[in-house]
Amino acid sequence: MAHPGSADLVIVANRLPVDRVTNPDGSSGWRRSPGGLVTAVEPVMRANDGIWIGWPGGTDADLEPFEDEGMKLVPIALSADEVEEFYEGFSNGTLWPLYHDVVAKPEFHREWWDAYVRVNRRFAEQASTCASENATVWVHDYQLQLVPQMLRELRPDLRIGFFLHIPFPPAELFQQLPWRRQLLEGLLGADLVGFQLPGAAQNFVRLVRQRVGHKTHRDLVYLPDGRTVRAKAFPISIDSAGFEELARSEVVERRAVEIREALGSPSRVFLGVDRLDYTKGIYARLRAYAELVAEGELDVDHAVFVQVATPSREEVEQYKILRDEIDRLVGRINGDLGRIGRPAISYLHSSYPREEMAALYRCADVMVVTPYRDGMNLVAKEYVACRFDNDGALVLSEFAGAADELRQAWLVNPYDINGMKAALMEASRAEGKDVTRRMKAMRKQVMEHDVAAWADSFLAELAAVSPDHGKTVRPVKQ
Ligand code: GDG
Repeated sequence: MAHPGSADLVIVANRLPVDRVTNPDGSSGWRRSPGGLVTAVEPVMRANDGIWIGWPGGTDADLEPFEDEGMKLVPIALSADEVEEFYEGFSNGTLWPLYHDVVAKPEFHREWWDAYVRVNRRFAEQASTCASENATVWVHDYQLQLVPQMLRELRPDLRIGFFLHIPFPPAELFQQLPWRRQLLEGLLGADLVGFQLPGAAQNFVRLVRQRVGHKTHRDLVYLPDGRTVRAKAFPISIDSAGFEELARSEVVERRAVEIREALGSPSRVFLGVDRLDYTKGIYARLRAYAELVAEGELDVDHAVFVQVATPSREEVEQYKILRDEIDRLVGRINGDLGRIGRPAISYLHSSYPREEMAALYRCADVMVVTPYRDGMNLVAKEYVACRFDNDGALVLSEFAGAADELRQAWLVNPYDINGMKAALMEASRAEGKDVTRRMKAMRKQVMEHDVAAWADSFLAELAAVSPDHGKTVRPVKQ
């Protein structure tokens, strides 16, 4: 592979911020994928002329480093076996369910672990080639937890930060993992380990004390070689102003009106937007709604539930099962409760442009976000950012990280169907004054704490933890 050059800031994430696309003429190119991480990191990447290392998806070998809209991207190739064992296997069949309260049963396979180690090493080696002397390397998420240690061994001069986007489980669950010690040691290669919530940072420090035997004090871990590692919460956010601007645009405004009409101009639109994932609580939420319709509390002439379920991890068995279950449930609910031209649930298994998402948020009287466990949940924050009219009610699971900040939502326990039913009714019948008061408070939180502030605070803390080495990364905001 051609040498990608070196940079003072290197982002290492499972995915590159672009997807491979095939053009109509058969040639292939790249399209920017609209994830939250790109939005968060792009400005700081640009300010520092950074490099992003990641998997472009697929199994193409020999991809050269390239530039896309001024961003330097370095692809890491995965073989078909590695996609199966590292990505679908250890990342999404072992770690994902284990870190989400064992909502599904995690599978432990030694070959999957071996692939995880192998692929993590490939990322670490590439990062070590791309980082200039004393550079800052920011590693992201559960697929790459061994990279900090592997990279530290290759390049002790680097300043290394790690951020986990999903929850970090309590010791009682983490303990199940046959490779628990290796993962903790992998993370300890970083100077700063960031989590969504303070509870996750505490889980980590406690595990390090118990399982690895290092001395700890509050959020600090003291390593035998004299290094200290800090574990701290940095709740991620969104490009709040960007979402508001989009929501205010004429196209979105027009589209929101169109959507409402297409739904038959109901007086109440309920909305769910999730990747089709078993952690998101889609099944229980739709059941709660259907019971309200069956009991006559809601009426399909006046209320409709729109559920967008974006296709996700379609090769993983648990996800195939979930898709079938939701398909059957929606079919049954609409068969039992719908009328001609008036389904109880408008179900969309598809991915949409950002404008369509913003129009849906603007249209939704009640936004329903009920995961069993979620690191943060950006959908809840996007909804709030789009409601510049201070209208709209948010029903939010207590077990989403976002519940820590969005206290004025109607908070629910997603395992309690009756509780959810009550909250859906309260939210949809709430007085305008109450809805506005709650939305204003949530908007203050989301508009004041955006994703640029998140990235800057992580990088500032990282510089503070390891002041003796590492060049300082230029912040986006001052
Ligand atoms: C992980 C953690 C944490 C969804 N469908 C479409 C679409 N989306 C966008 C949403 C939102 C994002 O995808 C989903 O983010 P979430 O935070 O809700 O959930 P995860 O994908 O599970 O993300 C999570 C996050 O990382 C960040 O740290 O909050 O807890 O699990 O931005 O809008 N976007 C478009 N079309 C779609 O159809 N354009």
